[in-house]
Amino acid sequence: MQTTTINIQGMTCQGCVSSIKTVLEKLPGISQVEVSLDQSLATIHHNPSVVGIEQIKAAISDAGFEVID
Ligand SMILES: [Cu+2]
Repeated sequence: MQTTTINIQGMTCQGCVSSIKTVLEKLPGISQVEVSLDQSLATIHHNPSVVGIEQIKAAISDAGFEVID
């Protein structure tokens, strides 16, 4: 398991937080997702041989949020 933190722009309320959580929890290889609205941050515990950071970022973008590198 690997822990990855991703900065996300565009979250405005707890609804956004749950959308991102729902989308990420559907991906294979992800065991735990924490999203902080205050910090604009997602902390993701994932198996890097199943799901890579790029796939995670793509899923966040597809959900309508911007990933900040
Ligand atoms: Cu929202």
